[in-house]
Amino acid sequence: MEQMGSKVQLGPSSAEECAYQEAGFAKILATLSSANTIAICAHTSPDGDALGSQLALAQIVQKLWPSAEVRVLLADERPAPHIYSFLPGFERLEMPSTYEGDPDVFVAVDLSDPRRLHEARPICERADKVVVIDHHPPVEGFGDAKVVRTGAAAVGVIIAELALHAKVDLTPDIAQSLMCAIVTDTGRFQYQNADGEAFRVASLLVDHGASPSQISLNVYESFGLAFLHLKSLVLGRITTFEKGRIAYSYATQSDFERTGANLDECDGLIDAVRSVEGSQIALFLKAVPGGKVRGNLRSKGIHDVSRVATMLGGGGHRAAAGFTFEGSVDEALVAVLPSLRKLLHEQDVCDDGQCLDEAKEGAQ
Ligand SMILES: [Mn+2]
Repeated sequence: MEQMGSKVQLGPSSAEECAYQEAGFAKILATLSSANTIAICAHTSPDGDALGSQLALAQIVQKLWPSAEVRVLLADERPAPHIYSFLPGFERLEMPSTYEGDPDVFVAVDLSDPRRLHEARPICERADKVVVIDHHPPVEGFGDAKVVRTGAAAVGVIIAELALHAKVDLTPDIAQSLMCAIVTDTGRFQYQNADGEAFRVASLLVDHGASPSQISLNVYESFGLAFLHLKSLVLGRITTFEKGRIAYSYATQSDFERTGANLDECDGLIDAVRSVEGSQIALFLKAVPGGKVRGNLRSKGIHDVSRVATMLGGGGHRAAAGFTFEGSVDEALVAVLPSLRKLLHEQDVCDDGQCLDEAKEGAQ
């Protein structure tokens, strides 16, 4: 793809993936073009990629088909995290209970497993057609038209390329939402998935009015005191084992009560755990309502933490994955830590470098 007469080529790096994506875009646009009602929804516990991608896509779709009814849905019956409220169109996000119709097309963004639609899943099941735009490992049979590229750093990258394919102008609002998607899913371009394609798309988005400094200020540099007090508790109890190669910490229900911190503010705490020098696998657990625990896992590229997340009913990527556990933080630690130890030893760093090569291939 070419844009604005520049010589920079946008799109996947391999010709095969380019062809797959272009064909997928054509089918997605054909599916959307015949719809009067379109519902766009991302995964449960939405992050910056989920929200930024779905809000940008809503605007792109509305520009293409001004008379279509485009609704933007949350998967959960609770508001989206406040840190993303600066995103243009944030106020359009609706809880699933407010949507009573049967959409002509349901667009699932940043998920490939319908279970991650959570409370919005019945709406997806009532839809005539389902479109999937994602970068998680695909689930067979989900979606009538889709582009699922596990090599894409963020869904925001794919949506930006969809806009170019459809020749929709990238307005500053669209650019800002997509930039937020890419910034957050690449950990500010610091994770292993921050590839040339992500940087090229980001560069285009900045040219079209996206503001990285505003995103940084809102998402990473505007914490309430209550959250900072919670963070100090979490930092204070970081524990390592296996010679420092596994690091973990947690936040309990009583920590939230004591500090007054909000559950949704905790997204970045896993990065603090991951930052322990010499750690290869990081785990952060937080108590969530309903006697459950949400777990975040990170690897620095060698160990595939999605295997442990999947085993616990969750999922994700090789270097970043998550799960929800029924029980207390203590019970979750008992369930998860032995699996992490096993993972560390099964996929240990080989001195001959073979495993490192494998890690590079799979680091997306
Ligand atoms: Mn994502």
